[in-house]
Amino acid sequence: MTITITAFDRSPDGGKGLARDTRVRWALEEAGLAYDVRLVSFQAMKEAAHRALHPFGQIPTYEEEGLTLFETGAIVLHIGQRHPGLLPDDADARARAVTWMFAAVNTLEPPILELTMARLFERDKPWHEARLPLLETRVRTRLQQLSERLGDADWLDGAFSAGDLMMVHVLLRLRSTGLLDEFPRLAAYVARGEARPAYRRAFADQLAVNTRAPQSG
Ligand code: GTB
Repeated sequence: MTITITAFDRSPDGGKGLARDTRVRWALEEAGLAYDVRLVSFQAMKEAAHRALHPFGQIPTYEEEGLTLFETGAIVLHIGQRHPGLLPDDADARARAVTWMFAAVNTLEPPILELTMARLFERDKPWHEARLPLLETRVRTRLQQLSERLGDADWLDGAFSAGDLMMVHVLLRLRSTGLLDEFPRLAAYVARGEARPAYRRAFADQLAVNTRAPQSG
């Protein structure tokens, strides 16, 4: 089976692993699956050939033997459902792991994105300074709640699962804000995720793409 994903040919983060192909790479590494990567430019992402794979002209996409997927949550779920390593065998535990995947993309990621986008693109707006504390408070509220639920456990529900994979990658986006450090249990949780060999391989592979010599032509 050949698996091909797409990724930025140059990620705006220069290889910090924040672009969403990293979570798909990580899932594939956890499952022990080999994969190819097709690198796409911002321009190519908006062209018809890529939009046939991804209606919104984004990365990552996932192709496998005639099946094409987009949306990282759906891709990671697909990998987890077909291969061991990401979802528990027990049906109830599996449902809880999927619940954490949804919590990551539906409950944590939106306020985190809102904050990081404001910090990146709204600095020149007259209302920026007034809006920032509001956005930070929304993120802090979720981090506090997540930290309370995690408690002293290593992972959100027993053994590491795709729920942790998605959550850790969503939280990583906060590193540059310093907010994560206000919640030592979450900072340690993210560090545990980053220490996993599968994450390290995924991170190294995306870094290699983003630090390679400029391509000629
Ligand atoms: N909900 C979709 C999913 O989970 O798959 C979201 C996909 C998405 O946002 N893709 C982004 C994209 O293609 C790349 S990951 N953007 C281009 C576009 O929309 O035109 C988002 C991202 C980009 C850059 C950084 N960074 O540099 O730090 C971090 C995250």
